[in-house]
Amino acid sequence: MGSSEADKPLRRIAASFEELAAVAKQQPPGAMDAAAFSRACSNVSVLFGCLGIAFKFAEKDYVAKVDDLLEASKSISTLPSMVELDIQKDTVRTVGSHTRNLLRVKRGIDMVKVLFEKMLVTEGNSLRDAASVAYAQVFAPHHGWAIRKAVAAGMYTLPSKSQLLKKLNEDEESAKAQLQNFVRSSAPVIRYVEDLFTSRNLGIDW
Ligand code: 1PZ
Repeated sequence: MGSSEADKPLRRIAASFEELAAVAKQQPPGAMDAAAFSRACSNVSVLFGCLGIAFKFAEKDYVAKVDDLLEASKSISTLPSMVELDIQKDTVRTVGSHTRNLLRVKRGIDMVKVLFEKMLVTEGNSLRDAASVAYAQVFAPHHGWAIRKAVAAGMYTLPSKSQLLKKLNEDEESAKAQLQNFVRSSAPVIRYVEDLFTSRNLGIDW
């Protein structure tokens, strides 16, 4: 039982992205299952529970968008068809559209990837530098002043790296392997979603 994924959230997250990565790397590109993508992104939500109250608003926003994709996946089976439908309805950039939510959720995954990359190379026990860099790189260009200020303040309330790993039921060594797994497997998935947008000239910087 000790190695079960239930009590090791990082394993579950990494494993679910490894499955998506296999699809993302197919040549020619396959049609990624929308439900599988949504469930993998939903696994990531447990990280918010480890970050404390300051990131509640980020959690709510992220979870609502993932839930929208999960709900949509009941009638639209793949990510490409989800995007195609919004193109046909001219709702790609409409607030709350599946395609718009997909782009936001993709950024959430990208932020976690950059965070993990930085955690792997940062000495010491603070998460603040890694988290700040990840936010600055992925989200800050798309957020207004008020949100950026709130996030910057929240960075001071983050748990330490060892507190975070303890909550995730990992030690330094076991966590390292899972962080590396996620960094490796999320990259092609992020790329896949970005290609869905750029191949249809939808842009990804909005
Ligand atoms: C240690 C890690 C620290 C994590 C810090 C996470 C910082 C993210 C802060 C995001 C605040 C989000 C507030 C809401 C923003 C919305 O305006 C936008 C646009 O939404 P729309 O107009 O399309 O409805 N939403 C977003 O940009 C998506 C935000 C998702 C945040 C996910 C972060 C994932 C990181 C998880 C790390 C555990």
